[in-house]
Amino acid sequence: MSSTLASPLDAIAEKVRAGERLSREDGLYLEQKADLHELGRLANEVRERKNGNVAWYNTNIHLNPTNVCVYRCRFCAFRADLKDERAYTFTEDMLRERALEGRAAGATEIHVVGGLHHRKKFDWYVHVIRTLHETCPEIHIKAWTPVEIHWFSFIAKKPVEWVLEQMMDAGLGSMPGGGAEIFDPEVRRQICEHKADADIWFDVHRAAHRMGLRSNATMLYGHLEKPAHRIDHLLRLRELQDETGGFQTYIPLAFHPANTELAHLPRASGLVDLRMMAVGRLMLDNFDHVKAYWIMLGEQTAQLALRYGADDLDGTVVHELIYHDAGAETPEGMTVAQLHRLIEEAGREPVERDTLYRRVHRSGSTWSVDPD
Ligand code: V47
Ligand code: SF4
Repeated sequence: MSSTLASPLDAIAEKVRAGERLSREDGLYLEQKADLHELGRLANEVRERKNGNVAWYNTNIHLNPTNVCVYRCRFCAFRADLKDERAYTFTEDMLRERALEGRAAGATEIHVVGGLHHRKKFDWYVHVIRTLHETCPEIHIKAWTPVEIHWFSFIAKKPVEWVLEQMMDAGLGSMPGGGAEIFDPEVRRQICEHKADADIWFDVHRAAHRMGLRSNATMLYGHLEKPAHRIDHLLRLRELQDETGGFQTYIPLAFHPANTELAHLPRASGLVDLRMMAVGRLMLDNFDHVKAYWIMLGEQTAQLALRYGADDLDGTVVHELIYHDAGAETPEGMTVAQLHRLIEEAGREPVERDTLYRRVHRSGSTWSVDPD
């Protein structure tokens, strides 16, 4: 008689279809052994269950107010020393100009992150947000990672909650997912020693969620980490999401080695990118959205990702520097027409959203959102 024992992937598929949560062991199997296309098919089922055929995108611009940074993360090609000829810092006029450029392009969001400047006081960072908000109050400001909020709390000698309050008062609308890297302390010691650790990253998001801010979560893969570190990372994100429900989107980020201290490492392949997308979709059962950041993935892989778990294509991003300094060869921005083509070729329906995933109705650069 032939054996009818199910393969581990069949058993995982059964759990997924029954809405049961996947374990650490399931995650490791998906990472290391599962056939990529079977895994992708399963992630696609979850993606369609949660978001139907819709592929969300948003119209946003990036603003990195300074690249001067006290830290020296080994994966970072963006940072500069104070006296570096690459060093720059935005003036108030430049901030206003960038916000107005965003408005003219019809942006619904400005994504603001940057270096931690040796000489700038806390007030300067608040002023960045206030200036952008006062210039274009209709544009949502998604700004600062926990690494930055923790730094602000250190230089202002005030609790994280106070920092967040000041920022919200100035116009902060939500927080992006950066600074997460890999939570494992040993990997963190090797790639970004000294900057805020995993516990701080979670404490800041917990505080932000408690105060009514939504935020995103990322994972940086393809450097010194191992599959067990990646699964541990996802489990920790899932745990905080159970507690607060404040995360909107998960974004896996592939390490780009060019111009970094880890330039000897190869860039993760497209197949690894797709596996990371699918594993994230399956492990994070309590996240509504998984984002394919095309700037980092490249247009072709981002398109495929829409069939491997991703439901969101970020964005019409303009002025991206972090990945381009690290050798990304993608264009610095994409038009809405180009995004629509990418999405429709993947057999999905493009729907513009704002930062909080409300549908955007648009006529040129004028737009409104569905009420909550
Ligand atoms: O925290 C830095 C990563 C992150 C490199 O929330 C690098 O909507 C690869 O978090 N190679 C910042 N990655 C970007 C980020 C993000 C991007 C898009 C959308 C959202 C969102 C958030 O970029 C950093 C770090 O993990 N990073 N240098 C590099 N060389
Ligand atoms: Fe500074 Fe951020 Fe680069 Fe680290 S990743 S060196 S904190 S700019």
